[in-house]
Amino acid sequence: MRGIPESERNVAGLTRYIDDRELPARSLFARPVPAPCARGRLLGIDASKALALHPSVQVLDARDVPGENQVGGIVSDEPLLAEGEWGYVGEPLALVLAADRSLAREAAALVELRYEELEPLVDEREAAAAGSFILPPQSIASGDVAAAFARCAVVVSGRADSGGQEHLYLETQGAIAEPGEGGGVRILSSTQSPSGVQRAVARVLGLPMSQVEVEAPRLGGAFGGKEEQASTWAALAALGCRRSGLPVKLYLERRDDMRWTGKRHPYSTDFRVGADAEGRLLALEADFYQNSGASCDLSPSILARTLFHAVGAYRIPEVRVTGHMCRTNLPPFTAFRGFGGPQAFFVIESALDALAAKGGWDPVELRRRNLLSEGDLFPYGQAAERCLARATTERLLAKSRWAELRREIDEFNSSHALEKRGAAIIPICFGISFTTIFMNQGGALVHVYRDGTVSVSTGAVEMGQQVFRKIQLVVARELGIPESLVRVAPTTTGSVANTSPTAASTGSDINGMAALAACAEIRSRLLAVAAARLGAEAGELALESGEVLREGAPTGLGWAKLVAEAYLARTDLSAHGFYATPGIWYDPKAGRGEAFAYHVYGCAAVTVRLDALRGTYRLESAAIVHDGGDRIDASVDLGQVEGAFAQGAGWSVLEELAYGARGELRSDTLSTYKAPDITFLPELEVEFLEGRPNPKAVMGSKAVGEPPFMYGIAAYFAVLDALRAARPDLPAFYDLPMTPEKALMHLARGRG
Ligand code: LUZ
Ligand code: MOS
Repeated sequence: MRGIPESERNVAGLTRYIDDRELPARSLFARPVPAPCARGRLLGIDASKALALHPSVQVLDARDVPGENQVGGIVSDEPLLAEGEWGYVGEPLALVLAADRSLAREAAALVELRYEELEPLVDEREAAAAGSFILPPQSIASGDVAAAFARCAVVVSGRADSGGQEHLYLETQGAIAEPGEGGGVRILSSTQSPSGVQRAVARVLGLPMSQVEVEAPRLGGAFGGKEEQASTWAALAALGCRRSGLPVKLYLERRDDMRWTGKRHPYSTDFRVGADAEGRLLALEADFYQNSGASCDLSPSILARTLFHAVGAYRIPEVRVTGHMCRTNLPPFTAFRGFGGPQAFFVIESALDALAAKGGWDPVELRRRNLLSEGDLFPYGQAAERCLARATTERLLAKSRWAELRREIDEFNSSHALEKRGAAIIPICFGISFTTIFMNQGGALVHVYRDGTVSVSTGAVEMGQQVFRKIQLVVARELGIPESLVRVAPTTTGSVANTSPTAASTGSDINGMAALAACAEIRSRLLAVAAARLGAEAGELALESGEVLREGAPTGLGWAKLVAEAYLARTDLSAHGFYATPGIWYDPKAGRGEAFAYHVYGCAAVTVRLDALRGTYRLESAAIVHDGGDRIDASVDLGQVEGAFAQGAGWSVLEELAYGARGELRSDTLSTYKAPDITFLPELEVEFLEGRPNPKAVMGSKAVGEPPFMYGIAAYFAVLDALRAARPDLPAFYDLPMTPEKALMHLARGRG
């Protein structure tokens, strides 16, 4: 993140997160009382010991909720505080308020619960067998799959499982709620979705949305974990504030955050794929069993994205893919960078791996032969436009000297018994737009002050991805002024209303476009003032390099002077801008539509070195060729690609959620949940495809947040490749993450 202004403040510890805020006097601290087992029925709450601890202690339960006791956004199946039956370990049953954090914790431990423990469901396949689903299955189909399979020369079927993933944002979740003027409430929330929190708080407090103001300050990371699930913590703080009349802070400790909040969905999938004798893919069938957890959350949207990405970066003419949302007794799984896409990519890559093995094809050749080309149809009927699957993959193969590398690795493997090297490539194709069409909208409010400085508010939440930096640069370029004159203001529902979460990689696309629209409006008003003063036509004038140009030539009329004059001439120097992504639609019943504004392409190659005795391995190198359009800030996009690769590789080969048989999370600390660090990462070489501006997003750029996550999946298949070299006698297995333990078990199979 060198060269990014904000990084200096971050490494110097100057950035203030919610937990760093000074609290007003007499604030209370809130702590939920968590459900002690995965499934139970609440029979009674005895708060007497907790209340006796300290006069500041209050204990609230479902009956204290003044509005609707419900935070489920898509399906109303998630009470704020449980009533009757609860569904996962850590589900909030009651809320304790106390004068400080440690008192609140002590008091919460003294709350006595009377309950009946019920038998939990933990596994998605078990849940499916028991008929425990959240919503009916979703499907996308194209062509006649049965007929296509009948034409195939090689068909392979199998199963691919992928585990969940802890978000591990550096800043845990939390909120501060304060009584507002006139009976309302003001919330500071670590959320990606201020309008979502506003709606949830209004609902549980029984207030109009206009009485709830939500600010999302700079977050210490989110990765999707704060898209939907920030609402619970904000609503609990708001409830505490409402009941006590005092400011209330709720902030999760790391271990509680790990235990109580949702993560990436685990999936278990049955697949069947077929090709003709030349290895051209003809048909794909898959049933995705999504472990959705105890309530709906964003699961249907996530499942939709899984189905959209079921074909990966490949052309497969006849497809039938179905997704099942299995209700289990784990904390509701939620959005996480990639949003169901990575799970789909793991399945199609597993299917191609199995197909290459069965057909005797080179795995890279098989992939190359089937890459998407211009105009190919996705199963949902959209055509691939400005398709760069081949361009990025061919460049990657050249850049990584693939043929040579493969030879080197094979030679190494034939001369080394105890160590094996492996390599794999993965092409990616990721659709940009919220899969829920109405969410693809955003607003901006731009003020130009009379001294020529500019303030921009949008719905975008800054969480480290530098969306503020991109918006600042977009505004500065549009107005032709130095970026130092532009400030991006804190994100609040009071400035821009009805915003979508900063998610789906669309933060700068949507909010940048809205800011552009507002700037264009102000610019045309300013140019009208300049035209009058210079005796010119507004159409001859432009704003550039801080001054007015007339047919490209300087006029001597500078930005600050123009603004000052416009102000004196009583010109409106503020504007609201709005953007709704054009041209997209989707009919979920038919499984048809132009679901995405555009797609992002790229390809990665990863090499690994495996210790064939111990099952441990090291990522040696990773090369990436990424389609980033015209980058608004090159170093920001590089950071996004590198970080996403690390997170994707962590999911693929390192990070393992361990649940006990009764649904309790056992990997609830950083000593039991292994996360990527600098020593885990390989030599990383990232190249951006140049000269490919994207006409569908702001200033020719492309969304960059999520697509590169999928590159990390190559690490799984690179380890698998090395395992094959060590045990050519064994079939492959598709069970992500590929931990050293699993690698060792595989190496030792049948060798007592
Ligand atoms: N959130 C969402 C997302 O609500 N809809 C989406 O399509 C999406 N995609 C990626 C990440 N978050
Ligand atoms: Mo998301 S997974 O909050 O883009």
